[in-house]
Amino acid sequence: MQTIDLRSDTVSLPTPEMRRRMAEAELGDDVYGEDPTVNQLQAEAARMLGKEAGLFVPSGTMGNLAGILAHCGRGDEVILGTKSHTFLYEAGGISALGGVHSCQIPNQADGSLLLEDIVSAIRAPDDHHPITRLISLENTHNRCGGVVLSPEYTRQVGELARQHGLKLHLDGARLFNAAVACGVPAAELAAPADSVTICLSKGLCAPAGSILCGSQEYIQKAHRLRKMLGGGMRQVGVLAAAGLVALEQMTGRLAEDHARAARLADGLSQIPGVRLNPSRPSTNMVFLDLEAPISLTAAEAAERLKARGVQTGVVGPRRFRLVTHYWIDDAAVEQAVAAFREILQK
Ligand code: TLP
Repeated sequence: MQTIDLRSDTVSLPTPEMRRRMAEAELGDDVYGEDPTVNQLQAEAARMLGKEAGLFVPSGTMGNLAGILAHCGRGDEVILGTKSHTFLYEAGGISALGGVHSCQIPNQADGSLLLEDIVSAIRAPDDHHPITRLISLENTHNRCGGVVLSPEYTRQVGELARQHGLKLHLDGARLFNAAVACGVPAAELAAPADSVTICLSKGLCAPAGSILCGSQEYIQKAHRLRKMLGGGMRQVGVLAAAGLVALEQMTGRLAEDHARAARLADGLSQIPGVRLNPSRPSTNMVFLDLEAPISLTAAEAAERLKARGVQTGVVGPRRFRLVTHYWIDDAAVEQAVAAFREILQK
């Protein structure tokens, strides 16, 4: 039985074209800066995001970690959301490894941080306080439902950061999904940020890798941090080759994943006791809660779905996250809805 894996877009396998380009990639030692394929990938990502330079890192987690450490010293503070990936799911790396203090303020349902909350969180100069250095945003916002921060909102936060002498980091693990949803180039969403992390191995299907982008000087600093964190890789052009295919061929098709998420949401919302929350997907994520008359927990339901070949993400006692990606076609969407119907309506 072929499984329909909706746990995350991180599960997406590389495309046949990626495997071919990986086999043929020209290689060198990237710690010496001599891997031509990595150099090409970094330059292409920087170009697409409108930044001076890029740095290939093994994961989104390392992109955010090196990215934040390049802005903040020990005891400095970053303002971020209570539902941000960096705060919730990166093992506390910024504080454990970088000594960076986090000031968490509430994410609104649309993924944003209120401008007034950001302003109130900025520390006045006082020897009792950490020093506020950085604001960090996430687009699309995962935990808030794959929602999109608009170019206008991002500009406002960028403006606010500059007024207060702060830097802005953007966790753009799914920035290309956000760009497609807003109908603007990714560079427009990245423009207000001093640094941005994008991921190649989520909806873009590469087997691994993220890219941190920013100014030349900033990326030079991040390059040293990457080495310190153990992320200096050698003939890693084999991975970068897949990353190039991701940037060249996979960003333009993300609207298909969004359309399938909408179809999945439509189908599931017709099952009594299934409540979509948010009420409709903005990009490739569908979040849903189980309510009466359904009595199953999400974990119990997930077991039964798995037995029917559908893997789902359980993100709360009665809550699921389902993520569409390249390997989820129309038939898979229909089969997933049918499986949910079968186990929930019995
Ligand atoms: N997110 C994963 C899990 O960690 C939750 C997922 O399945 O969605 N920023 C954002 C917004 C992310 O969603 C993720 C991964 C990362 C950073 C970290 O990327 P990796 O997994 O490459 O370290």
